[in-house]
Formats: sequence, structure tokens, C-alpha cells
Amino acid sequence: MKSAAASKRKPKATCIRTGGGVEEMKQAILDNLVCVQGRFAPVATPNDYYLAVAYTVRDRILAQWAKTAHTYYAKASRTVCYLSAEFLLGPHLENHMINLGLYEEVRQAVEALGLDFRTLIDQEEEPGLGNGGLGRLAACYLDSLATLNIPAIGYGIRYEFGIFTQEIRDGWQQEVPDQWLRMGNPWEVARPEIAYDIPFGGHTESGLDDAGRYRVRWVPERRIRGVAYDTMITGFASPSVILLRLFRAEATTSFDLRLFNVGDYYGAVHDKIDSENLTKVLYPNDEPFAGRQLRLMQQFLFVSCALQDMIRIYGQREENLSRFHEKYAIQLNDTHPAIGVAELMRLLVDVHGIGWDKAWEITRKTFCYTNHTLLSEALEKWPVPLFHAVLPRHLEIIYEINRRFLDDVRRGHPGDEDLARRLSLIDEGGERYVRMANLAAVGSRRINGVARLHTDLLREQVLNDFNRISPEKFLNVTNGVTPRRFLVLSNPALVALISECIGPAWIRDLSRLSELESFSQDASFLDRWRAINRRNKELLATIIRTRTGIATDPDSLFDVQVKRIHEYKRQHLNILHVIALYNRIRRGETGDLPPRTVLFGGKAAPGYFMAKLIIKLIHAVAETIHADPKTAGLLRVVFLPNFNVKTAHRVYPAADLSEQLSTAGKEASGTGNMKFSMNGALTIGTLDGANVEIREEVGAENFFLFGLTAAEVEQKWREGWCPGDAIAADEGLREAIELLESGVFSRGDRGLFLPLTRTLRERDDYMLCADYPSYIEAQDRVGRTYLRQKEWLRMSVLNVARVGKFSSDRAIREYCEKIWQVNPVEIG
Ligand code: NBG
Repeated sequence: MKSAAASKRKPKATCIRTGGGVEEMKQAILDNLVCVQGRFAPVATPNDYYLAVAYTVRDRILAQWAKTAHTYYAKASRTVCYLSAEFLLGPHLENHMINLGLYEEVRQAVEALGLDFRTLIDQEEEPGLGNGGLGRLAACYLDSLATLNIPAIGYGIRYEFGIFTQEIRDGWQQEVPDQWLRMGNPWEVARPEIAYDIPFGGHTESGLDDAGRYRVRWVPERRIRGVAYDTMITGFASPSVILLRLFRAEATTSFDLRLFNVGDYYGAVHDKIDSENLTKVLYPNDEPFAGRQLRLMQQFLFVSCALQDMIRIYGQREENLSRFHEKYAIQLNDTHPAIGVAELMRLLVDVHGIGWDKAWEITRKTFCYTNHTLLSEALEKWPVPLFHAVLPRHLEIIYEINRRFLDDVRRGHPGDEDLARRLSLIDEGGERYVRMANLAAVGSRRINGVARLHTDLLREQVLNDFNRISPEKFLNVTNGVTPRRFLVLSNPALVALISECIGPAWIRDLSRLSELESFSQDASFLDRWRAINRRNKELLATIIRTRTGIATDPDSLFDVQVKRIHEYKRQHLNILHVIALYNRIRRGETGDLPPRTVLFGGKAAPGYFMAKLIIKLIHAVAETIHADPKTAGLLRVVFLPNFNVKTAHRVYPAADLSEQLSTAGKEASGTGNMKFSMNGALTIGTLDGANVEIREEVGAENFFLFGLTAAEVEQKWREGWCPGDAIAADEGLREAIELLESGVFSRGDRGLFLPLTRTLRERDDYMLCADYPSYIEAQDRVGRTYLRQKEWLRMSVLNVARVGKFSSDRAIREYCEKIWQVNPVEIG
């Protein structure tokens, strides 16, 4: 009897691993709790259950991953390798549930076990392996690559500590280490068998090899091992599951052994600790570029591991490396992985014995480079001595690439030594530096900017000389974001309403949102639209209350600016408007002011004093305003600490107004602007980055424009920009700045904000004073429009209906067609 029952259950047992039914998953969760985690139900914590659910979902993903990997292997598909020092993934669980089409089933299984679904979901620590837009873009692109069935691998670094956790004490930012791995990470699979020993330091030797060819041998001082950890990336309603392969630094066993043999046990252990430090922490950006040795070593470790991994995979089917560029398209996400150009040359020439010219041809056909910034202080350039100490062989290779490259330039432009000097991979003006953007540009087949204006400015300014000598390399791919995470996951009620009206096909083809246009006049539809937004604001108000103690009114206008804190992003322009509102309230001029909640969120780089002072300023202004009874019911100012992907899910759907205030010509693209618009927020913004294209799409009449254009900003600099004149010419601005200096917002301390106001008065590098009057005027329009709710709602619907272009699916299709020449592959 017993064995018959057991054999009957047998087929079901496999279903528990992979089946999509509620019952199977319920059983799987209980099994995982015991068999994977070694816990039993009565003592299991919510985190134990979260892990059990995560393993349950992961099993389903792995089953699909195996099919995908097998298909790509069998078809030897051309593969995109996306190299990025940052992937800001955000929490996985809900995202996978949506992508796999198992959301309801998992939720029901969890609830059938008597567990609270939300509590469980909230257990997940997000992998914050990025600073902001650049890392989040990489994560959106992986989502779209999987969704579109493009053979792809993401390569990066498995930081033990991601972007710091931000705490606020007395209005100041404090950084706390992010221990995202503390409770384990169910979403990765360690691959100890996939590991590469990466050389560092030492010197080079040259001579003839057995065949009489000139060869260089790098004799490194030490080696550090990079070990692979794989994270599965699912696509929406797609059979393909791709890999994000992150490398973690470890000590090499050989090195340990050498020290052990000479009896230096502590030395060997120390080396182990030392090696592991390499991938301990993600470097914050937004500080002027600092040539930190550890950072260069991080970059080289992951890039070398990635290239060696590609060569290994390629070698499974191919004899020699001559067709490497046909198998792979490597995308350099900014210059952080640009050392790859020199490293591929080293691997091809030194290790695999390919001649220089052939190796250079392969290299140049393999790499493409995306630039993400126009800020000159952010451009990576390594001091030559430091570079030489870490990567002596690469310096030689770079010199050789440079010599050949500049020879060509001189042939094409005889006598133009200035041009050669500017194009050189080495900055020779004073202390010598290796220019990573130049290396990336010379070594790449295509170079792209991330929004139309940004690409134009790249060609005219930062990479102008490269554009002169090879204009055919340049093109634009405007950024996009995934509607799965930033709409389906974040705003389920809106998604249900949209799908009810136009069907669900828009989730894979965002341009179909245009079918919503016909509903923008439908009163009952608008009522439902408003109710959903109102509910999202209530949810955010609860979060605000819990995290800051501040009560906000969901009926007020939620005016939101969330992004890294930086002077060019001009959070302080926003605060000056808040002060202007406060002044009006004090004077009793509240006629056409809707009640407002002005919400800020974002991290400041730990070493960026001004950005930290802006955070303090926001808190100080909030404190004063809230202490004044006149502002009750009219104005609240909130700084929501530790803005991250998890918080973002709750913020974008609750916003009425999206603040995109960067000085024209400074923000490469922006992607938060797209997430807001996708959720129905209206934008107040400058003609900068992708704002230009968002406005073009949603219509000028549905966008609150203000400020100088990039060309006007340039013009002003040429004419001699003088903020003093602008301050003298605007009474409101003068009053606001003086109020800041009076100590009203700083408990009488007149000095606290002087560094900020003095910069505004004396230099105002970001032309805040120039844009102030038009910003205030635009904010007045915002206020008046908000009071006409019907009109506002209609504009909100039209924003969503016309935002289709900004899906990362569209962006990835463009990369595939215009840059990578990679096609989708049918799985199975
Ligand atoms: C950022 C830009 C943003 C842009 C993202 C993604 C860097 C270096 N650049 O404007 O500042 O949206 O990249 O392209 O982080």
C-alpha cells in the first residue's frame, strides 16, 4: 500500500519544484522552509518565510534558465555582454512573480499558510549595487533584454556593501554601511568553479618566444581571484532567463600556499583578508573624480574576469579567437569598464599570441561605449604613476594604441598638434593622466549618448574631436525604464484600470498606451484615475508618517523631487520656491495656492559638503515652516530618508508633480523623469536631458516648462554671468536669500547656510538665480492648474498615454538594431 501511494505521489514531487499551482507552491514553501533553511514552522520568522517563498520562486526561474542557457548554447547565438560597475536591481521577489505570471498564485499560497503577504515581501533587503540612474538603467536594460529574448550576460561586481544607508540626525545625513547580505541572498548561485586569477602590479619582461616572435610577459606582484556569483534575470511573459554574473574578490590559493610554505601563516591569512577587501564596497559617485587605487583594481578585476569568461565560453565551440567579435557585442556602461579595451588586447596578444593588428581589429569591432555624463569633473582619468603601479602591462598597451592612433591622426590632420594633444589617451598637460573616455572612444565601434540633447552636446563639446575624426561612430539612444517594475509592480491599481480599458498588451508594447487618449475626457474614468492617485498618496502618507513623524494631507498637491542630491540638480531652487510660498502664506496671500506637500528624497555623496548642506537646509526649512501655525493645512515639507528602489516603488505612483530642475546641459538624460510621467505625474522642468523628449511626446501644453536652454546657458557664460544682477532684479529671490542668511531657518545661526548663499551670490555655477523667476512663474501655473482638477487629471492621463517611447524595451531594440546587431532568439 505504502509504496503504491509513494509512487503515485512521484510525478507530483517534480511539480512541487516547478509547478505554477497554488497547492504546489504552498507545499514547496513548507518544504523549502525545512529542506533548504533547516527551520520548522512554529519558530519560523517572517524572514524565514520570505526566504522559503524566494526559493520557491527561484526553483521556477532556474527551470526556465536551464532551457534558455541550453538554447543559446545550441544555437551559438551572438551575445550582448553588458559591462557595468553598477547594477541597482532593487528587490527581486515581486518582480519575478510578475514576470513569471505567478503573482496571484504565490500570493494565495502565502495567504493560505496564514501569512501576511506584505510583511513577507517587505523582508527583502534590496541589492543596492549602484549609486543612482546609471546603475538603475543597467538593471532596466537587463529586464528588457530578458523580455525581448536577446542572448545577453550582465557582468559586474558583487559588492559586499552596496550604496550606504542614509540616516538623518538633526537634519544632517549620516552614512551607515549597507549590509544587504546579512540574512543571506536567495537570488544568487555561487559558482566557485567559475573563477579567474587576476594579476596586479609587478613589471613586464620581453623577449622572443619559441617561434621567434616578440612577446611581452607580465610578471605580476600578486594575484587576486574573482569568483562568479550568478543572479537570474527574468523577462516579462517571456521564456528567457538571463544571467547577471557578478565577481567577488578572494585570495588565490596559490598565493596562500607560497606563504604557508615559508611558514608565514599570518601573512597568508592577511593576504586573504586583503584580497577580499577589493570588492567590499561600492564607491559613491557625485564627488569630483578621485584616483583611488582600490577603485581601479575593482574595475580591472571584474572586467578581466568578464573577458576571460567570454573567452572560455567562446572556446567551448570555437578553435581560435579570430571571430570573437562575431560572437560578442560588449557594451561599456560609461568608462568604468573601459580598461577592457586594453585588457582584451593583452589577452589576445600576450596570452593567445594573436598579432597586434588582428587583435586591434577584433577589439575595435567588439566594444561599444555609452557616455553618461557631460560633467568634466566626473570624467575618469588615472594618474600615470598609479596606473603603472597597478597595471604596468596595460600602460604599455595603451601607449602603443596611442602611438598608432596619433600617427593616424597626424596623417589625416598634418600640423594640427593641438588636435593630437586633445585626442591623446594620455593627458600631458602637467601631471600625466590616462584618459579613460579617450580609451573607450578609440577602442569602440560605436559611441552613444543617452538622450538627444546629450548626444548633440557630446558631439559638440566633450567628444568633439572624436566626432571630427570619426563622426560615423556617434549615435543617440535615449534612455528608457522598465514599465514592469515602475508601473506594474509599483502601481497595480492603475495598471488594472488601464488593462480594463485597453487590454494588457501595452505591458510589452508601451506605445499602445496611446489607446488611453480617448478616455481622457471620460468623467467616470477620470474619477477612477483620481481615486487611484488619492489611494497611492494615502499609502505614501503612511510611510512618511512612520519614517519622519510628519503628517501629510493626501488631498494636497504632492510635489516631489527624488534623485541624488547635487548642485546641478538644484534641489535648492526647489527650496527657494518653498520659502517663497512660505513668505506668501505669512503675508496672507493664499488666494490661488493649493495645499502642497513638497517631498524630497536622495543621497548625497559622503564627501560632498554642499550636497549635505542642502539636505540640512531642507530639514531646517521644514522645521521652521511646520512650527508656524499659519502654514497648517497649506504647506508641508518632507525629506524622506534613504531613498532607494524599494521606496521609489511607493513614491512615483503617489506624485502629482515631478521636479526636474537641472541646469540645461548638465543632466545627461534623467530616468526618474520617465518613471514619474509613466505614473501620471506632471513635470515641471527645464529643457535638459530627456525632459526635452518627454515634453515633445506628452505635448508642450501638458508640461510646465521653465528656465534657460542649454544654448542660452552657454551664451550667458560667454557674456559674463553675474548672479548679483539677477538677485538685484528679483525681489522674491533677494528676500528668500536674505531670509536664509537671517538665521530664521537655523535657530538664529546666521553662518550655517552662508556657504550656499555665498556661492549663489558670487558664482552660481548652475545659474539658479537666472532661472528663479521663470521657475516661480511655472510653479504658479502648476498651483492654478491643480485647482482645476478636471484639467489636471486630463493632463495626467495624456502624460501616461504618450509616454510609450520611454520604455527600456524601445531603448534595447534600438541598441540591438543600431549598435549590437543582435537578434532575438526563440527559446526551446
Ligand atoms: C547618469 C546621468 C543621468 C542618466 C543616467 C543614466 C552617471 C555618470 N550618469 O542623467 O547623470 O539618466 O546616468 O544614463 O551616473
